[in-house]
Amino acid sequence: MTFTKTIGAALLASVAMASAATACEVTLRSSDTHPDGYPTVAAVNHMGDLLEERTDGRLCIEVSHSAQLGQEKDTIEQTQFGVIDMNRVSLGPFNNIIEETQIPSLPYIFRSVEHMHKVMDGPVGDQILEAFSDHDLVGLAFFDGGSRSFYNSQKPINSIEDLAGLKFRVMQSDMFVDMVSALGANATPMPYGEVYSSIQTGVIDGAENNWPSYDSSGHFEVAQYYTLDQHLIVPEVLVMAKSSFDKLSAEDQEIVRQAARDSVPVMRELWAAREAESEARVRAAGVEIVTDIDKTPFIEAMVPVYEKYVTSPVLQQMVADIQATE
Ligand code: BDP
Repeated sequence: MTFTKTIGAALLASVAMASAATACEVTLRSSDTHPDGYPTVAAVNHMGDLLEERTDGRLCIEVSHSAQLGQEKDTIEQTQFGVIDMNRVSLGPFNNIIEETQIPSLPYIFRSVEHMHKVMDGPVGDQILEAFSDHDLVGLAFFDGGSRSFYNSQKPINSIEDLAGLKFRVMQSDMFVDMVSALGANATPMPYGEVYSSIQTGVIDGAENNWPSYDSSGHFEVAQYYTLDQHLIVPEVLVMAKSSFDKLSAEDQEIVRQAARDSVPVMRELWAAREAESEARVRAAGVEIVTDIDKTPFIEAMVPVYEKYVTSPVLQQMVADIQATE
């Protein structure tokens, strides 16, 4: 009897598991370069939970984290082709493809993270999300990426002059190459996954990123000098392949859009907590941090970058709208 009961229970459990596994009519595969548990990965997982709940398990999301599907530039192409259903990436690697994404990627365009939230939650944010639709993508939501600052393996950067001659990796965006050149340093665009070994072997002197990425990538182990010049506050974006989106009913499309929007406040909370945690972790590891840097020469050096990239009336209007946002 006990034996039968046990078998019965086990069978029931496996049937339940099988039905849980097959209940999703559509499992959307989403890419992320970050490891499991990182705020972006957790936010998309949360969105997946909302989707499952709101569609009675018809729609699910499976996040392929840790760059399992490739580096961002490649996964963006695969998402445009519909090979990957969803992708969470920085706006940086979109700069060369969708010019509107250059605007929130401009150095020192935002006065603070709060300013960035206001802008990206408003009409300029909507305009940028809309711009993805001309590129076989659907822009769903923006996530936080904190502010990015320079780190290197050579010496502490106390002023703009200290950057001279150093070689920094940037995301694959022409604008970031010009940004670094305008600051008097050299830039090498390269995929995120190659940065650690490139610093270690001296191919580059450093890179630039926010606290959580500096921490989780382990870059702080090979580049111990971090200067909080905060030249970029680049939002991150969650996009979907247009071909995957078009397969959904109008009702499911709206559920997807809403679930993405609802993941944003959750992400912001996770992000703030992770920033503090990462800062504490790298400080405890003995990283040398320069906080009192004069940003004025950095900001002034960006004039030619704005002149080169903010060219059309549409882009100029976006910059004006951002600056006018209180
Ligand atoms: C991180 C972003 C990630 C980028 C990475 C980079 O979250 O999307 O791939 O920076 O520098 O902060 O490439």
